[in-house]
Amino acid sequence: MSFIQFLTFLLYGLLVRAHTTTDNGRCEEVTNTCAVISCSTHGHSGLPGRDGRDGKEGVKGEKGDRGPQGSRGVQGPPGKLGPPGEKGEKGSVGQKGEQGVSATSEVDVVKEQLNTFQRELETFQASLGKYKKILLFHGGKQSGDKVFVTNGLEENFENAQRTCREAGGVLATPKSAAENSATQEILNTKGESAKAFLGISDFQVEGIFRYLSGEKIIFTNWNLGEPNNSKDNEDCVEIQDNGKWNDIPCNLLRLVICEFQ
Ligand SMILES: *[C@@H]1O[C@H](CO)[C@@H](O)[C@H](O)[C@H]1NC(C)=O
Ligand SMILES: [Ca+2]
Repeated sequence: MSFIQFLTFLLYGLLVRAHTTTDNGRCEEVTNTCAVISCSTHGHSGLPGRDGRDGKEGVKGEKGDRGPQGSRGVQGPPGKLGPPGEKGEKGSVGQKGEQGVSATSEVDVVKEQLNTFQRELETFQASLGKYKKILLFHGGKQSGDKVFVTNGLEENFENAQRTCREAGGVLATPKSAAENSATQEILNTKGESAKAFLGISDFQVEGIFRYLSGEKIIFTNWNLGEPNNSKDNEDCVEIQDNGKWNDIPCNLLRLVICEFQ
């Protein structure tokens, strides 16, 4: 509070106080013109007056002194990313690491094997087709999945059977008219009266012919009057150049025709 404000306050307070003591009478005429001091000198003091009303709002005071330093505040958010620094020098070469595990999965391995297998299969099929052509060109005859071929030699039944087995096939065993015709065609390349053994016999039970596998035969092409088991000594079967069958002794020599399936 400035000195002028203090003075104004004091003066104002005195004026109010004088006004409230008019009941006294003596100072009635001088209230507005003279000081309280002059009144109080002529009479005895009265009772203290009532508290005055609040005064007018004073003029804004001067700026106060700086207060004590406050407590430390909460840490603020991180600042913005600064500009990139200058490029540093290149570091020295590190030590060589250990060999890592291959990332190739088993599926990839299997895929690769499958691709390899497919290529090999295609090569094999091409090769198979080539040898089949060679076989047919060399006298082989095809019927369905079977190929009939002769080695051009004549042997008894036992040797003829072994020859075909050792070659990976069996003695010619036509089970249909088509297969019988294929066998006959080979015979016809060997001239008239050519004959060949078939993979059929009645070794087990006379009169009941079976394949070498033991199964009963499902197709026959017997010549008229055959099988007659002449002299009770005909357990093997030949195919003649007309494609007809006849039972004959097994020790006779006949062309070897094998079938491969
Ligand atoms: C029986 O068949 C043989 C050929 O295997 C033939 O030589 C013979 O004449 C036939 N016998 C009869 C009686 O038909
Ligand atoms: Ca006969």
